[in-house]
Amino acid sequence: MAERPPAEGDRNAASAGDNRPALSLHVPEPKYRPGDAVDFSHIQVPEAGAQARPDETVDPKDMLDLAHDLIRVLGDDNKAHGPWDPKLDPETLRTMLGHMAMTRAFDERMFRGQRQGKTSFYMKCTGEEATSVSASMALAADDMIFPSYRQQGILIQRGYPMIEMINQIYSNRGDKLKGRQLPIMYSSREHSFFSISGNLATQTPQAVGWAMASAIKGDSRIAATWVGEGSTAEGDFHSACLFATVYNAPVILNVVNNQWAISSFSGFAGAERSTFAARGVGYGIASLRVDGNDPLACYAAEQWAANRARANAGPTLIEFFSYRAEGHSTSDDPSGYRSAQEREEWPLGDPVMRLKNHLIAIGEWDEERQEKMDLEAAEYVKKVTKEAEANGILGHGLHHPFRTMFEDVFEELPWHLQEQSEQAIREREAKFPEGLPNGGKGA
Ligand SMILES: Cc1ncc(C[n+]2csc(CCOP(=O)(O)OP(=O)(O)O)c2C)c(N)n1
Ligand SMILES: [Mg+2]
Repeated sequence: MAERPPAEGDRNAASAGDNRPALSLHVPEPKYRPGDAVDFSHIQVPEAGAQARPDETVDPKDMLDLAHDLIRVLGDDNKAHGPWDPKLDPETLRTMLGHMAMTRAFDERMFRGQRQGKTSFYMKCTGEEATSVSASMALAADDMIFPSYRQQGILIQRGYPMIEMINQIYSNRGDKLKGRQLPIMYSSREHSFFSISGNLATQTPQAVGWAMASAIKGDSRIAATWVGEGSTAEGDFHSACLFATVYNAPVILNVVNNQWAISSFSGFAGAERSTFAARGVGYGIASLRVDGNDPLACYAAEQWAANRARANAGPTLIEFFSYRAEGHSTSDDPSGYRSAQEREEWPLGDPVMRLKNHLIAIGEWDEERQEKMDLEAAEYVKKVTKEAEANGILGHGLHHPFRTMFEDVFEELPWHLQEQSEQAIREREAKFPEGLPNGGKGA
């Protein structure tokens, strides 16, 4: 082969023989795999009540510590401590406990329903109830929520009828979304709960945009979004932060750091380098890192952020430090990739237990009442599940007329969809000339 003059790349390759060290990459690896003994002593858990609570209008530059600390209210003595104590009355605390217990009962029943073949899919939020229930209690009922898929606690807290949730999960005749969404991807305009999207992090720029629109219109409602720590690796999350800070949008960016993104541990989203709250610091956003299993701290942080947004003082990023106690979804088996001991060793405990123990410690609750409440929650979910089942369950025939799959997106069906719809209906009639196997609901 003929000699050719060295190209730029060749010259660099030639000089690689000198004594400079070879480069290498770091590939994150979770500390514990199945069967490993778990030691979480490296996780710093500061004393409850030790974190300063700045005024809501503080300059983000003057609260940098709070992006690395951990705001905690409930101490090991089950009492509330320090300036972040929201000082809620016992009745409100019992209501909070009730919503969390109901969320847990709902999760249990829906998970079982999936195993029984009544739906194709379900996702629990076990261990993360405070990050939705307690946080949303600190918002106004008409503040706009842009959720991820693990905030069923918000709908329960807002009083969304449970039957609507189950109808959606079963994609049955009562499903207002007509079976077009994956089970658990609820939507309720009346409850200011934006449609859940499976495309991770899309809700974050939408929340910021909605908040900007609210400010442009001179409205008083703020927006709050929830996103998983893994999803903060998406570009959308960063666009959201930039728009939020540039325009001082009245928005709260809640990052639920439950340590896992399906089988990817949080290190792949950057957890080995810094906290998720610290992401906000680079954007000049007020950032709080919060014990996500401490219901009082979750409430207090969300309330702080809401006050800040309402005062036109700008956005807040909150990292709720928590742990996904169960599988990612009914399609997941975490025993294949993480140690079962993690859940037991998790140093921040369980949010339901912590609030229960707090109420007992202040003389406002007891084990009998807790038992009764849990039983009533389970009975209620069972009753509503039966009612929803009367509308059908997933996979038992078509619950909505076939033609409806072409409706509702456009006010007037465009010609190409009109054609596709007619073709689809013709093909169905050709395939089932004797009528449909499910009794002809597909007209
Ligand atoms: C854009 C996009 N990428 C990947 C997926 C697949 N996916 C669904 S959930 C998930 C994990 C998300 O983890 P995290 O954000 O930490 O939320 P968590 O499930 O822990 O609540 C992934 C990768 C998706 N739905 N959308
Ligand atoms: Mg996660």
